[in-house]
Amino acid sequence: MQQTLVLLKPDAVQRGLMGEIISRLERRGLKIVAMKMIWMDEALAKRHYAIHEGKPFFAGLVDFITSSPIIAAVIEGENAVEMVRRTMGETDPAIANPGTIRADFALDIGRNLIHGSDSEENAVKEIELFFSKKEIFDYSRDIDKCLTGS
Ligand code: IDP
Ligand code: MG
Repeated sequence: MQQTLVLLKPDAVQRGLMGEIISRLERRGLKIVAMKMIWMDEALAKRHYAIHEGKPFFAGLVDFITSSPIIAAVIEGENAVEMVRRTMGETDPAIANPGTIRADFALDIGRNLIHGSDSEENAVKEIELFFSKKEIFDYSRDIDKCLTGS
């Protein structure tokens, strides 16, 4: 089953939107298999966002993501990477579709509340950065039968 990394960024924590965002993921039926509050340090931020090194927003992004505790979570399910990305909405809240987390709660590309891995390959790497194997739980839920009918 596919897994993906979700981060609730400092703006989600500071604005009191953690519950709202987690609730949206949960209500959709997505399954949370790991979750914790952490305070990212500069080294972890730079590794997590390494792909953006050299871009004009990189330093600001690292400053921002290390400015407050965040929530890190692993979501598991069929097509979890895309399901989470579509629930989040486009990177820039200004063009995200209404009904997505970023469109409904954010205004600015640099303060867009949530991170979700953009591919299965990156999800595997990102999950390893944030979670040990024993922090990720293998469990079943009764509601999974209702969500897919199988
Ligand atoms: P994503 O979060 O939707 O995957 P990425 O392109 O991977 O978007 O960018 C990572 C994060 O960097 C974004 O979520 C956003 O917070 C920030 N970012 C991306 N592009 C810009 C920009 O042009 N200005 C400021 N911040 C940006
Ligand atoms: Mg990205």
